[in-house]
Amino acid sequence: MSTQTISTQPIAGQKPGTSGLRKKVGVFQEPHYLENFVQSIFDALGDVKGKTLALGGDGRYHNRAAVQVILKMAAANGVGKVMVGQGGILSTPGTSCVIRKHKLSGGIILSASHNPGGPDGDFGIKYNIDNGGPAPEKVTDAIYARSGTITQYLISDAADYDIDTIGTGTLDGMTVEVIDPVADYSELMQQLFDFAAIKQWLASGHRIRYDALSAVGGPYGKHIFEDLLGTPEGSVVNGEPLEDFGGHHPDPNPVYATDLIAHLDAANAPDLGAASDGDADRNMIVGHKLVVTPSDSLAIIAAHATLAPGYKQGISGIARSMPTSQAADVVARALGVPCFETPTGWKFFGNLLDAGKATLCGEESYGTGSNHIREKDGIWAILYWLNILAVTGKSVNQIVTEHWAKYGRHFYSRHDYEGVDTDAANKLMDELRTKLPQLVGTQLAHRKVKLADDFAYHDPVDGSTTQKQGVRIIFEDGARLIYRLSGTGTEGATLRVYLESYEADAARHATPTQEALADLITTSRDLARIAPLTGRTEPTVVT
Ligand code: VG1
Ligand code: CO
Repeated sequence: MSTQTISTQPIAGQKPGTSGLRKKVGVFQEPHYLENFVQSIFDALGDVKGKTLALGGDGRYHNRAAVQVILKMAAANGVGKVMVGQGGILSTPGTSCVIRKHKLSGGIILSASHNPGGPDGDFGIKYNIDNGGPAPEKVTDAIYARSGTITQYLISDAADYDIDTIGTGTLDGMTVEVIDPVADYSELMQQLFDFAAIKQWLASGHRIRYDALSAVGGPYGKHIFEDLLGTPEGSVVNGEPLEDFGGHHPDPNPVYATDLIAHLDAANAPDLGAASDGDADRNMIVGHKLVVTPSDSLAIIAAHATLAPGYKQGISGIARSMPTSQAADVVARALGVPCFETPTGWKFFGNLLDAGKATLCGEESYGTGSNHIREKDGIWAILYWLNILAVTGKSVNQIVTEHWAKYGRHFYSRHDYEGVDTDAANKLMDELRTKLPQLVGTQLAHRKVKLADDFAYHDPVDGSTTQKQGVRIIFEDGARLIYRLSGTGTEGATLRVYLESYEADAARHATPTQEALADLITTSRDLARIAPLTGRTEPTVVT
């Protein structure tokens, strides 16, 4: 066994997006593609010698092959030890938990998250730092810069390592520990939530349906919901991680989790429906004929935070991504804690969590989490809801409608225009930006524009500034219209339009969302000239 030094040259476009580098599987299979990026990570980190890293992924196609390459490159680069999930499996929150619990230097996560998998699907890779969270921009920028100058990478010529058997061994001098991907994570969950109360609630006849969409959440859900909490077999569906997610689009939203929605709409439906995404960091909570919007879910968890043992001291603050609705802001005000507004992407929450400024975080894209780790966390959110239901004895629908009655309802929807021509999408955003200065004070969608800008974030912890994070038009009544381009797609551009309007009057809370937002929707299309510029008259996905 020896270290091979392989000559290579820079490959264009290895720039991490909202959450790591994501490309079609075929791109990752091109010679040197994965290797260049992994060596760029090691080079950007500087000294990895003797360090311990976590490694795992969401089990999608190419996961196992990539794990072997990374193990051999880690060994050749002098990494001391790698803790790898059995079978190459580790959810994103599971990896964050392992990094923190074992005080590792960082970890590599193989996932394209909510993007489809399989040979024709997407693959992804990202680096998490020693706090367990996604690498901040200064690190991802350094990795990208290195990918532009790389000339060689190091890889061991050792045979493939057996990643299916739990235990410790060595690969070309490096220690490899194959770990149970669920163990550390489920232990942490038991510290945070009232498992006894949830168990009792379930034993008294309440039922749940957790749809893992054939992605990595399955083993976590089976162990936690079935083995530890005693839900009857069959409460976890699509619980085996499959390389192509069984053809599912592993994105927990009403458009892609239709089977779950149908089960919750049916007579004799379970009390709670839930789903998570490819890497199990997203969650969707479903009641009866009601999908809880992620923005509401964050606000509701915050309002009930002290019901869970891990949060009984109260929360220090809430952080939400800018496009996420202001439902959480209202709760934060009522609790007398700050609410921070960050750019899209979990990496921006890390500093606030590390500094103790925020306890709970959330994104409108079905992402919710807390300071227990440094990633959003699907199973955690489902357990929080179960804890709330078990302690209050209320139903999902009751919790939501009572929340609206108390705090008012933030009607919210996201319209995605996927696979749009990149030049057209950029032109649309540029045009919008030039219009912004003239908008303030004008009437749009029967409202007066109060502020129109391109969101810039000033990190209160490290003082850094991140520009151009989304065009926002804020109205005097608190309604908002936001536009940004996705940073996780692999084909063309995806325009995301976020629509929000506040309604204090409970008599109007039952209005269907698209109806409540109708005038904002029309304005969103006209103002940005979506049809003339992109050829699209309707969004491809509405959540
Ligand atoms: C999307 C979501 C964002 C989320 C990101 C990663 O990013 O909007 O809120 O943090 O995906 O989620 P974008 O740039 O496509 O809008 V995951 O679960 O795919 O890692
Ligand atoms: Co995800």
